[in-house]
Amino acid sequence: MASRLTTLCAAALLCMPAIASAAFVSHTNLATLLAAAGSPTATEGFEGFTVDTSFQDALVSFNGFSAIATGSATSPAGRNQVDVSPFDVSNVNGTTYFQGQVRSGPATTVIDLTFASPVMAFGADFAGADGPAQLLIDVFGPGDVLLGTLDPVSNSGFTGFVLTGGEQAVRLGFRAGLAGIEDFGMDNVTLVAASGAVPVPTTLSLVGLAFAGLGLARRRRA
Ligand SMILES: [Ca+2]
Ligand SMILES: [Ca+2]
Repeated sequence: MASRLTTLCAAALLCMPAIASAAFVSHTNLATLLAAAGSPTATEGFEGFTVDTSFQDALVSFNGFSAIATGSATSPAGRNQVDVSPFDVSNVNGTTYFQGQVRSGPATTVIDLTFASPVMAFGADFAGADGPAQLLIDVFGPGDVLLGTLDPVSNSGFTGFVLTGGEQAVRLGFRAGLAGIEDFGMDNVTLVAASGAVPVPTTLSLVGLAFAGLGLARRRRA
């Protein structure tokens, strides 16, 4: 029992500083995001679309990611689509953009954005996210672990994040933070791919397992 306790304490101590070094850092400026994360590996300005293209209950692929809106609510025409001129709502900057509508309350709509490969940084220009239902964007790692939440509400402009310590994001979940309907626009998506390094907590879990194995061996010998 004593050796198992020693093993657990050793594993816990080893894990502590490494987990603290992994961080979710939000950014409101593309230049500072790229200074922290490096060069973009994919960008999407939606200019390749020539007709309005709905992603309501239909998966649509973009440069570096795909997106689909689902839920119990029926979104009106012109929502949850790549919006080509003439624009329907929530335009960002006068060019083709990603029009999203999320909803909470009795009826819901959420948008899932899945990266083609894991990223360490994401950012985009947002508009119109500051309505009554307030857009929030949850950032998920492998295993659907919540890494952080972006809040574009107070920033009708650039919003993004950088992950440090080897963490990787695989999916974003767009949702309404409050009851009601939120229309928003998103454009100029910028992604930086994860370096492919093994996430730090996983490495240390293996170290912990090794220690546990050592403890077991010791007990068997005793
Ligand atoms: Ca555009
Ligand atoms: Ca349109």
